[in-house]
Amino acid sequence: MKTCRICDHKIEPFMSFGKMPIANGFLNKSEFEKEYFFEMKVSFCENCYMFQLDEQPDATMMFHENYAFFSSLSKYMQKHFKSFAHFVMELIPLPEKNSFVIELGSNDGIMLEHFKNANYRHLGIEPSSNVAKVALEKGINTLSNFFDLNLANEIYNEHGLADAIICANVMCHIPNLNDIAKGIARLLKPNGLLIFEDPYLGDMVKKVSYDQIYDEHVFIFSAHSVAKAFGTSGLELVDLIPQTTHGGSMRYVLAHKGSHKASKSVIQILEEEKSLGLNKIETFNKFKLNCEASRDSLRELLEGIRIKGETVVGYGATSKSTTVLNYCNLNTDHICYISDTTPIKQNKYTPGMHIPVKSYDFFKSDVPKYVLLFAWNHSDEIFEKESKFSEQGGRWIRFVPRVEII
Ligand code: JHZ
Repeated sequence: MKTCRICDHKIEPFMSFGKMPIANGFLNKSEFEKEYFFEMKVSFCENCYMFQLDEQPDATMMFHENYAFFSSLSKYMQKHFKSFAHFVMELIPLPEKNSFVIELGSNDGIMLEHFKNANYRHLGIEPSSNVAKVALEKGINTLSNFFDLNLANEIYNEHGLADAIICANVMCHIPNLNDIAKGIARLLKPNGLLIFEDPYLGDMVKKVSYDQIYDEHVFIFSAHSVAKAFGTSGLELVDLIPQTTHGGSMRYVLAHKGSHKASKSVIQILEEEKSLGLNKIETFNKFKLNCEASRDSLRELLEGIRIKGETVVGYGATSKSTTVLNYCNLNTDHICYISDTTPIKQNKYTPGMHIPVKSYDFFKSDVPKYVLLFAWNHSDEIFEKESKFSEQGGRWIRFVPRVEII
């Protein structure tokens, strides 16, 4: 039996998704033989309410100089990060006071560039050197490293305490969260704020969006689990703001205990989580059954199309698609290729199931009948961009919040 990554309580996996490769490990044919797989099992801790991966591949296998996800490629996400940056700027004193903002996992600088442009003192920490390089080229102060308590001490010695520590879609990637929480508490001014957002467990359970679970997401947070995980380092929730990004996320605002008054939404969302059962293992036993039903129904739909001799193309070689393809055992018999706008993914093959990834130009010159929407979290942006496809009789297939042809 294993123990919880946060509180050391004994835990047992409630579900296995089977053998999984590195979600962003897009590869060439010559690399197929050596591809790495791990068994993706998930557990829920009844003591601290943390939803977690049983085993996570080593960080250097996931985040390196060839990391395939660039935040700035979605227009909607660019807008979102601008609004996140302005939300933070309103909460912390003006730059004339020399305010200092640190972003963990700053990617290509999509959010920090707003602080740079407003003359805030800023520092990005980004372990994947290729994306960090893009940020540095934009003039954004960036350190290519993994954040931990030691690095927090080094940053403190060089730059002093921070007014805000922010991150988006990063905290849930960090296995040694207790150490990170201590580092954050060490680096925050007495009235400083920790503001982060990540895909939200409540949305995942409601929508059966099990594709949020992959190697990088060692945790899927709820307000309950965040309160417990950061509580031991002396931080408490002071605000919670639901977000529509990434198919349903939560923005968590935390501060040193007693330094800020908590907003009403903290109590309200904690109550909602209790009604949804996010504090009970039974909810996750049911979630397992819902995942299996979703998998079976997607396979059935795609098999039906294959038997009729029609073809399906995928849209967006997302990290999430690695879970769907491998869990549902979908190969090139079901999906001929996946279109993706990210150059580093193009002309490679998807992890595990080895479906070719083609450029958006290729997709535009092809006339597929069915398109399976792997990037379902960007559906507004995509449906707007692809209005012609629908007008010309093309059909979208989606699997969140239910398997259907639309
Ligand atoms: P998207 C990433 O997950 C990785 P992914 C990471 N681990 C994380 O935590 C989450 O984000 C939050 C393409 N695309 O945003 C671009 C098109 O081709 O759903 C991307 O490859 N055409 C950090 O990878 C992918 O789809 C388009 O029009 O699941 C989208 O990936 C659009 C809009 C996107 O995140």
